[in-house]
Amino acid sequence: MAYENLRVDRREDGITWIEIDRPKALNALNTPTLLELERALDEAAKDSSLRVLVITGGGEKAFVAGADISEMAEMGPTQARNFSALGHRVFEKLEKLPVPTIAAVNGFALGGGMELALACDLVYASEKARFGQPEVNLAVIPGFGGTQRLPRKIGPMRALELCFTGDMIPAEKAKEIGLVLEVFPADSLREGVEAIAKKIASKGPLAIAALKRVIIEASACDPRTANALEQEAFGVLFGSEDQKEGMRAFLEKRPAAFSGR
Ligand code: DAK
Repeated sequence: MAYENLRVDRREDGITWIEIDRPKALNALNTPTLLELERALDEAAKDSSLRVLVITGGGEKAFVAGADISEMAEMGPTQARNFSALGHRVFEKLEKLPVPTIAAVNGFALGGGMELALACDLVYASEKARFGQPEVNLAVIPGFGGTQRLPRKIGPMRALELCFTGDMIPAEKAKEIGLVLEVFPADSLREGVEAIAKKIASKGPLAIAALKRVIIEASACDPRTANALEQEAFGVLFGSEDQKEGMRAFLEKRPAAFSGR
């Protein structure tokens, strides 16, 4: 079924680009858009040829300018709670996808838009990007996981400052505080992200999936359990064809050809 508010470009090289595309509302996330994103992520989770998923914003101005304020304006507590739960469900699917996810932040990433970027594994930005959690201006708080993911990424004090003030920060500042890995000139963001995605896609997919699982799951475990997770994942990889291929290719001084098995 086609999408109304997304463009999904699933490519032969294993890299899929999802563009949130509601330019009339600066790509704000309303319920239909969140449901479409969920459907696209469910498809991605079933796609055995997928190696990297990139999320970006359609149009020139915005990545995602937040949850949709016109939809939220008339919500009561129960609807708001359900809306928040929907956002959490979708962003958790994104976080749990067994392939690396990249936010290519091309413009405003505000409120729910910044939370969407925070749910991706890697965040790259164009020099035009602006980040912020401006919910306090509307007398609410982040509702799609921002109060939890933001302090984990940049520390509680900086997270509190951004959320208390609602200030928008430019891409370079976002890089300085660890919210963004790299800032690209606006016209080379796609190219820059593409090169990183291709590099990751060329590695052993089982090792990449194990890395993501171990690093993210371990951050929620005590050190002993976390170390056990790493040992288990390390051992399991030695039962794969790719591990044999990777090590043989090194010894035979040739490039490895990984199959994901
Ligand atoms: N929602 C709906 N429409 C939006 C929007 C948004 N978040 N952001 C922009 N738009 C719409 C504008 O209303 C305008 O529509 P028209 O007037 O043309 O019909 C169009 O996009 C273009 O926007 P502007 O004319 O305002 O464009 P400017 O360049 O002048 O300004 C801006 C760009 C990004 C600075 C400005 O649009 C802006 O401040 N937007 C709002 C940003 C914002 O506050 N974002 C955070 C939203 S709150 C929760 C669940 C979730 C959340 C919280 C709680 N629970 C359920 C508990 C999350 C909250 C948020 O994300």
